[in-house]
Parts: sequence; C-alpha cells; structure tokens
Amino acid sequence: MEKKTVLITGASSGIGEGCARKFAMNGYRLILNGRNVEKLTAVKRELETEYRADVCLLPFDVRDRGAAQAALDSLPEEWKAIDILINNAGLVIGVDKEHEGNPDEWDIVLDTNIKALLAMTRLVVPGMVERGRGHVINMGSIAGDYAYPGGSVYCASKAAVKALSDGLRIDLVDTPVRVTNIKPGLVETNFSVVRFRGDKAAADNVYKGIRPLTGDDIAEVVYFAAAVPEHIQVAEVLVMPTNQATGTIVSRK
Ligand code: 8X3
Repeated sequence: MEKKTVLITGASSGIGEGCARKFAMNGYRLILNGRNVEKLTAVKRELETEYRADVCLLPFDVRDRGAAQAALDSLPEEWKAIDILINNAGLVIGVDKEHEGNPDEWDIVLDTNIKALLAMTRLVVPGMVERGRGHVINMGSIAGDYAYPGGSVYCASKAAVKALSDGLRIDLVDTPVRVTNIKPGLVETNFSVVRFRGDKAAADNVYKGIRPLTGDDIAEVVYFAAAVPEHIQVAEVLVMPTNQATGTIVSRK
C-alpha cells in the first residue's frame, strides 16, 4: 500500500514532535514544519534512525503566508499529495488581564493560532478536495471552551480554532475530507515556559502536584482520529489529565 503523507506544523517540540513520532512509527511519510531548523533536524534524525521514516523538513514561520506558499511549492512532486494536515503550531505569551495586555504579543498569538492555521488550511485543503481524500486535524484547546483568568486572548484564539474547524467541516460536508478539533487540557511542553516569558519556575508551577499529559499522550489521540475507518469523522476530542475537570478545576496532591 502507498504510504500516506502527513504535514505537521510546529513539529520541533511538544505535541507536534509527539505526533511526528507517532505517525513515523506507523509508517507515514512526514513533512515537518517549524522555525528551529536545528531541533527539526534532530527530530528528523531520530525518526529516520528509530523508525526508518521518510522525513522532509519544511522550515518556515507559519505566520508568513508567502513563505508557506513557497515552501509548499518547493516540495518534490511525490511529497505534494498531503493526506493529513496537522495544524499544531500555536502559542501564548503572557498571563495579563485583557485590558492590560501587550498588543504586540496579541498579534503574535492571534497571527499564529488563527491566521496561520487558516492560511495553511487554504493552501493544503484544495488539493485534498481535488484528490478526494484528506484530513485536517486542528490543535484547539480546552481554553477554547471557556475563558479563564489570564487567558483571555489565548482562549479567544482557541475558540476561533473551534469555529474554523466547525466551519471547515460544514464546507467539506459533501467531500471525503475529514476535520477534527483536538482540545487538550494540561500538557507539559515548552508551552508554559513561553507563556511565562521564559520563567521556568512559574511554568513548572502549572504542572505541580498533578500528572500532566505529554506531547506523546496527545499524539495517541490525534493518531486515533486519523486511524479510524474513513467513514468515521472524529469531530472533536477534549482530552485532559485524570485529575483535571475543567480549564480551572484541577486537583493537586
Ligand atoms: C493549553 C491548555 O489549560 O493552558 O491549551 O489552556 S491550557
């Protein structure tokens, strides 16, 4: 059987890296996007060595639509038929109140989490429709279900990911292309370090007294959504640690 091709944005660490590993061990061909070429190269080496995976690196900043278009155009012909797009790249900076936040940081968050996701969808999905097969898996968040203190702009961005996922599912309803919104709760990655602007102690505090999920745990769920038979569309998955109940209710020991 011909190998399927998956494109993962933000694949150099965290959930994206976990997804890269999971799809590599299941025989997919991987196109890995990120900004940190060194880290992407290390991931590529690991996947080639451990799983003999075919890996193509596509480093660019997802916020740069021109760079995204040029990168996709530059793919060798045999890599262009993308079966699964995992729109994973995303971030948050700061825990400021909405009326006290930094507009330049809002731009980075909203441009990455919303506009870049939309741009990647716009670039990749027409090919899926044309080929009559494909799957878009968006990385949403529990944060998109309800706002929490210090999360206003980030929560808004993830609510937008839910709306974009639902909208795309509506727009593709008469095609075989599936759309999934994965909504993780507490996952220990570099995410909180970036949120706290590099303050590692503050980041560690987020996961104190609870066993958080890992990027590999989320990859299990992403892969499940991709691997079920094609007549099954996993529309949404909310996934969190056992001792987390909502975006704000967590039991810590
Ligand atoms: C990340 C999960 O709980 O920090 O999307 O909002 S949370």
